[in-house]
Amino acid sequence: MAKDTRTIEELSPWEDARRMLAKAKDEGIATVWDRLAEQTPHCTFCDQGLTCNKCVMGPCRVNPKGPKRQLGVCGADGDLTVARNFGRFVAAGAASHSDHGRDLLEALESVGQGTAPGYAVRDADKLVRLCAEVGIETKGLDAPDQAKALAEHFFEDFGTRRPALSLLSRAPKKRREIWDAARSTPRGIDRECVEMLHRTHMGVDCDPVSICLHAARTALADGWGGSMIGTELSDILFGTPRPATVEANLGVLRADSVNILVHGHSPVVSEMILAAARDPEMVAKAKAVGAAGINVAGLCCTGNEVLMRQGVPLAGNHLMTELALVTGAVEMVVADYQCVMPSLVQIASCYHTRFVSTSEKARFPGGTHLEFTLENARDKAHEAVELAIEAFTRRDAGRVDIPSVPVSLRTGYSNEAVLEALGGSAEPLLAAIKIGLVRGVVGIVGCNNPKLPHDGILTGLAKELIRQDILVVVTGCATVAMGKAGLMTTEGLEQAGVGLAEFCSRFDLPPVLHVGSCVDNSRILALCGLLADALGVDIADLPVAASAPEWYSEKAAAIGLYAVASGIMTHLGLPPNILGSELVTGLALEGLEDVFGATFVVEPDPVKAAEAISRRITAKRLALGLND
Ligand code: XCC
Ligand code: SF4
Repeated sequence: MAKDTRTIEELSPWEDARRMLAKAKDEGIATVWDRLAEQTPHCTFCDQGLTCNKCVMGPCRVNPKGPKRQLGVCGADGDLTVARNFGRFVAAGAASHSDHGRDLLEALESVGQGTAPGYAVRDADKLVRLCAEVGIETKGLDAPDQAKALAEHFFEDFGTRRPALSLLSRAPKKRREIWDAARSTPRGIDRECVEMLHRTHMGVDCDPVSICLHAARTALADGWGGSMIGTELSDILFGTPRPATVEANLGVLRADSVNILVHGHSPVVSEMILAAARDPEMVAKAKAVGAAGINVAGLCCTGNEVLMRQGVPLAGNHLMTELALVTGAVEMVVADYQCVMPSLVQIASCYHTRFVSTSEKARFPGGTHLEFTLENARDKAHEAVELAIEAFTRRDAGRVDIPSVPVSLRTGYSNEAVLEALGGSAEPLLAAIKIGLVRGVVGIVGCNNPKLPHDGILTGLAKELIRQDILVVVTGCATVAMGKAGLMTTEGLEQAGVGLAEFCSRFDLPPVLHVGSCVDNSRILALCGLLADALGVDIADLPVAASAPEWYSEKAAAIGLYAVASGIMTHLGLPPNILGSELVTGLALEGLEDVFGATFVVEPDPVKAAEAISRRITAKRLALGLND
């Protein structure tokens, strides 16, 4: 196998990662970095977005610069090929978040119908608030009836019955006019994804710009639709996050306990696993085989979900998922869906670790499939925990190495919690922004990518921004990076600028606020809507920006595009596969400014990225009549 020429020190800055990379090497276990080395260099046509396999007259490799193959067999040129590929890429991301949101919707409906034992409405106030927001009269309805009525309402957002999604009401009026003018107002969540597949079939939409605008509409259906519904309903079903202090990194695994890692994205399965692991009967069974207890820890976005609401420690982010198994201390990985590397099944099989898949739509051959439904989830969760306890008896103590001591981080900053921390309204934050104590707010989100130094751009960028008095909000895999860098406790304020440190100290906030998983980026949209309305301006007028510095997934592309289409400048550490088209690249980096008032910025250097973001924030501040 080809080897990555980078040293372990270059791959990751963290002690836990380095120790496990060395152990993997010793034990002959291949990781994502080894496979990347084997795949490098990548196909240049694919890299630029210039391959097409949308029909069997092809596949085609289009070479816009010629002399040969300037067109695909059907006549598609480079611009159209890139646009069609990018459109589908975004639609796949939007579909993933939204299909996850739909699972929460089905859970809410089942709770209303009384067919989901073990699930319940845990935030009844939020249920009432949401009903009122979308115009459901709650007087005379009990919680189950409210749940059914709200589910009914949101199911229609997925379909084709509405001219616009209902939660677009959270966007400022000016923003909605911009969407209407660009024909980018999302109608149905499923509709926009399906329409993208239709438009990009051979011989449908042949205008690259038109495809890109529909990509924006599809992405908006994710952000203000599928993701936002997912977030709100997760809060209703599992509780709205409240501030808490929790632990992170591989040190959260316990040598003396049954370790279960929950991985993927949805809280529907992981919440049940957690409940089963806390069941005294299960704990007694674990003790009976010699364990001190049952320890549940999280990976990736599922980890963020249970961290935010239940204080479950976070073992690691995307690039740590394989390495977590290399500790030899993990009895079980329970996965729902998305970002679960298929390699985990192979790595689990090198140890006593059981890999358990739970979703009908995400099967992993070679693992154990325990299919969870809303009806059987409680029983299946107990079954899974029993299997983990059994695996503990097969653990090889000689191969166990749990590196590092855990770091602390603050979590739980839902919009409700942020407003509460500020004394009940956004006014103190707005006042701080106006006088320049806080110069702006930036959402740093998304993944890791083995092409880039692990967590390096994420933390480098965050440090630069907080130093310049810019408040950072974080979601998803970026969270673990910030936590490990010590930026998510009030001690992190030592690294912040004077103004930001003063503001945060006054309200007992860390300089980097954890707002959730990747679907919870919708919280940032809603917060931007709220701040813009409070100032009587559009989102594009706010001193805010977004960044997905180490992104890898289709979902991250959808997030980036809905941020830009919402008027938020978005930084990426590496570009999507669009560089084969000057037209599409130009649109992403410049043209979208005229349409949506924001563009993408691509910059792998965190300091330069921070400069670009800071310049943008300064420009927005000056335009609002504030000091720079
Ligand atoms: Fe996946 Fe969401 Fe990216 Fe992490 S941040 S690698 S998408 S788990 Ni969402
Ligand atoms: Fe080739 Fe056109 Fe078919 Fe794509 S749709 S594979 S470019 S012929």
